[in-house]
Amino acid sequence: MVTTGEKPAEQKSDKDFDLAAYLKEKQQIVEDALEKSLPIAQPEKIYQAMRYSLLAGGKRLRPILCLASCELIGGDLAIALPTACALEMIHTMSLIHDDLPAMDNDDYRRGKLTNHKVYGENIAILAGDGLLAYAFEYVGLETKNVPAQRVLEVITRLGRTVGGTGLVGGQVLDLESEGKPDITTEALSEIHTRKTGALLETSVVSGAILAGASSEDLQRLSTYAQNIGLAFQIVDDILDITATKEELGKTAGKDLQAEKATYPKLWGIEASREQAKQMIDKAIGQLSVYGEKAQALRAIALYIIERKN
Ligand code: GRG
Repeated sequence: MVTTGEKPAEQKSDKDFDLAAYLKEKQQIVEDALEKSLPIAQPEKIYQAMRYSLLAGGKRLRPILCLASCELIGGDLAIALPTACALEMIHTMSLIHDDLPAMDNDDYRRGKLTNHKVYGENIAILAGDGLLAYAFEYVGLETKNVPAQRVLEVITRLGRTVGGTGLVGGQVLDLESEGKPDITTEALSEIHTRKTGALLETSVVSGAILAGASSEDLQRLSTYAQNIGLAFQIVDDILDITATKEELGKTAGKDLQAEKATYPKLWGIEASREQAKQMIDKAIGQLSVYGEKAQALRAIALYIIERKN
């Protein structure tokens, strides 16, 4: 085989792709939609608490992945926007509960005081519950111009992602692993596949489902998402050691404090970076059939290992 040292044709134009502009544009669409999604109602206090965390910023990675995969398959962004918002509601509720004294006990999140520090533990628990319930209501109520079967599939996947097979199960395994820093790579990957990977995978796959993706598309996008999901967590573990509180918007060094098993602890920082890079290469490899249309998903995959927060 003759190699020219050049990148495959479909990736040459990626050099011209402006990811910063893309993320800014999509973040604005998501911020506007989230702002409108949850007006203050009665009792005011719970709506204020839900909005406090939902509108506290963050990278909005999950909704952006959902919109990007919908557009990759040729769907209009509007059909995926309610699901994109629901993904952020679920992600935000998981952060509120994760920060509670009974879980990770954190005072800061997204550069602000955590929900329970502002509203108290009882309201923070309920704000999380309220956001979780509303996420499902919102998809059912607001998704327009999509066959009902696709919406049903998205709702089913969201449920599976949140429950015992996903976030809840992952969090339990994580709690049980505390103080046992010698767990295996397989056990650690199981925790993070559920805690972090599942929601990222559902973000990518649900956008594609709404747009009418084929089973081959869904398989490729699942593999893409599983790889960026684990790479995302590896980078998260590295940043917990290398980044500052200001960069992270939350307390740094928490994993060490809680005696948590992490990838850098298992492999060292450099080998962890290398593993993450290999996963990102694998993720990007899944997108070659889409050519230029997959520029955004490729650029997001690279951003995941380059990010500083
Ligand atoms: C879902 C019912 C239900 C309960 C929650 C607490 C819990 C069960 C699960 C924990 C899930 C969790 C907090 C996983 C960590 C995921 C993660 C890496 C979060 C950081 O995501 P970023 O960096 O954050 O995308 P921003 O702030 O940018 O959105």
